[in-house]
Amino acid sequence: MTDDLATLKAETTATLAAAEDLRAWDAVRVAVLGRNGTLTQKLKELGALTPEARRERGAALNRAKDELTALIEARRTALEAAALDAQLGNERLDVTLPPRPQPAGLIHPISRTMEEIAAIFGAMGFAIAEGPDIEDDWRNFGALNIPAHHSAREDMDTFYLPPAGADGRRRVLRTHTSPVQVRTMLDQPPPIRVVVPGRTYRADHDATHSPMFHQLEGLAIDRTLTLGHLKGCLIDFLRAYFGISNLPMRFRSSYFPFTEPSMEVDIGWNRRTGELGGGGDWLEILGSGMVHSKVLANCGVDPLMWQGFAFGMGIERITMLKHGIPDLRPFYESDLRWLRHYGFSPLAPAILHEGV
Ligand code: 2NL
Repeated sequence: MTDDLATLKAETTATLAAAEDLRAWDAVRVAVLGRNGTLTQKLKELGALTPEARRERGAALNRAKDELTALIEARRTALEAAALDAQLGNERLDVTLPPRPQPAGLIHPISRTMEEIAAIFGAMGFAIAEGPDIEDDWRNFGALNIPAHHSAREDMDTFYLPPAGADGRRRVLRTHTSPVQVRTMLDQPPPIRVVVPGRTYRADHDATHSPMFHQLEGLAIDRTLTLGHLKGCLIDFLRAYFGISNLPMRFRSSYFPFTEPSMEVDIGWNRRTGELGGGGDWLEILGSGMVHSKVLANCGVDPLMWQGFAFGMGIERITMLKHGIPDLRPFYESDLRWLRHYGFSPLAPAILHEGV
């Protein structure tokens, strides 16, 4: 090996040994092999030599380059190993430390009730259907046989949206989940069995009303469904949901534009204590009836071939009754103290109570 290359090798060995971290190591690498490095410079000078001299010098330079590269890489490996050793030497894992507290999330009572509803009606063969919060006037009112001047259509109750596009249909925030059943009937042929939980909106705000609240509605359409099936279905649901196998129930004749005949359902409770069951008092809990033939026809279902029942109830209300929650307003205030008190563990799934 020529003198200058032996010297370069000796110098590089010395500067590499002096480089104590990867940053210093990289400076050495650049100084030797970089674009303006010592060896690179020598390679550039080859062009000025005669062909024989160039062949000899070129071979020496290539050997030197291989050797220098090997030296430099070996130092990098050593430095990296030393850095890892130092890190492993400094870090300690204390396996005796108590675990950091993991804040456990809680299920909101509304969500919990919806899970229970899904479990109970699911066991009875109902599917869950959902739909948009913004509907047009026809799906929310017209299809349901709610006349133009019905109180539920009055501006004070309904949130109207600014006029939409070309179709000229007035859009509303749905005042009940019924438009989802309308969509279901229009989209799929009977038989139908769906329950529809979801957000609903009415321009009403006081201690017992929120402008946004939740409803559960159900719809069953088949050839021969009767009021008897409706009663059996609601009896099974209410007993299962409240977990009271002998829950007293009373069916009262009523009126809705979308069902005929219609009936409201009361459950037994104690007005003084708020306890559900045989307390001697009655509490109205839901509305129901046989789907009006005009509603079936509006939704593309032939009322001479099919009939069915429908029902609707407020989710907040049945949740408050079941769990003794006295005030509606904190449902939407996102106060963690309230949720810690009334929330449910995500590890305890909704189960079917007695009755189904
Ligand atoms: C109540 C009463 C009810 C319905 C909702 C319904 C839906 C269609 C057709 C026929 Cl698409 N009926 N829904 C029927 C009876 C009562 O709700 O008090 N809700 C809170």
